[in-house]
Amino acid sequence: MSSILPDAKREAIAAVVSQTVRETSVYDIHTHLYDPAFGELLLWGIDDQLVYHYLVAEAFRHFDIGFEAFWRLAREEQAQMIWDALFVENSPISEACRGVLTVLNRLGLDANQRDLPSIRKWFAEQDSGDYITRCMDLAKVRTICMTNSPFDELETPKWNAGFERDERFTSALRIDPLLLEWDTAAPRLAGAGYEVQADFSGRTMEEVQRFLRDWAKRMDVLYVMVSLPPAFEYPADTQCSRLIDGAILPFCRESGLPFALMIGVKRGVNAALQLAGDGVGKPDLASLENLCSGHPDNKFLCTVLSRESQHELCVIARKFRNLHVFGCWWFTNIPSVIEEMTRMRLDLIGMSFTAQHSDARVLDQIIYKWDHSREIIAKVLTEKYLNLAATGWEPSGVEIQRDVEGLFGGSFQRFLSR
Ligand code: HDL
Ligand code: ZN
Repeated sequence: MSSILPDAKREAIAAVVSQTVRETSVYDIHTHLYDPAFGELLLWGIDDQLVYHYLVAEAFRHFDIGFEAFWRLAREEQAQMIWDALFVENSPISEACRGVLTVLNRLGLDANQRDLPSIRKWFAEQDSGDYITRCMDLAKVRTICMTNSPFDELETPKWNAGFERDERFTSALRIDPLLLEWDTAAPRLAGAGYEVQADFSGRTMEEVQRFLRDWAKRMDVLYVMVSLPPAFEYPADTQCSRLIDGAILPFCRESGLPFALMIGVKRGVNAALQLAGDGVGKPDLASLENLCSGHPDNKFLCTVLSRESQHELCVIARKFRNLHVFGCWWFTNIPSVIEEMTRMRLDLIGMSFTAQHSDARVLDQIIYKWDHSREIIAKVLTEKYLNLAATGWEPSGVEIQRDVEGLFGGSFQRFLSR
């Protein structure tokens, strides 16, 4: 019979958890943000927040304008349309809308004036360098991991020229075109001097590994990452599976880098929405099991996009210590699902996962994405620690701090160094 905790003890535990979660800095292990050296690629400010593809998708449910006509508008005009539709003509109740308001509130702006031009004027007065520090301080984000693609012609010139890194920004090697569009990627590698053949003949796999090695060194990456469709199968008689076996996994073993899989995205279900047009599907996670069991000397990071797959992902993580589960990705990054996923993960895999990543595309978003997640994580952790205390096992403040640091990046960093 577990003891009934006195109210004073319940309140004390809740207060320690809330303060610890609120004040512990995080390692944001997957974002689409950029080192300030990339200049305009690092998006920030009210208009970039409003034209974020999450809001574009939601706003189009109220628009009569054609897709192409919308995309031809200037960014400020797009932002004004989204503001009018989602904030003025309808209450900004969705997670992405509330996020914009959380950011404005935390910056000390009064969104209640509903005065977009004056908000825009405030942002125009900000210095970008100071603003990066301000956002990271407000969000308590200590390090931001970027998503860097050797196939992105907007960022590769900077990498090829070399630049002094901002130590707050680390890197991940994103290889979607290599695995999912081999027929177009192969000629690009060949054009860059790698002796690859579309039919995988000759020294193709060795040369793909050299390509990975060169970019991993140039970017100083923490892991290699790919997003995969629901139909992803491994092993399979596909170019993707052959490249994973012949090049990705050998390179990751040699370098000690984890292979990060983000599974379940259906690209372009409504292509006219551009970035906002991707959807979700439930994958067969037997492929993940096969990867983890078939390659015990490789490390895997994984997050999946469908809510229905989260329980299965936790069970697979229970079976394979070379798998590290992370974040509430994209369509699961909403309060109801974050709460469900965090509770499920704590129940099934204890503290051995990374609770969240922001996936931020616009710098300001780290403020809301982490504020909103911290609130939910604190709620669930409090419930779990109270359950512990009811058995007579009372978690100390030091133990709670240790646990939260683990969930906020410490466990990820230990997994990298294993
Ligand atoms: O593939 C990914 O990394 C996804 O996160 C996409 O970038 C997606 O557009 C996104 O930003 N989700 O939050
Ligand atoms: Zn992402």
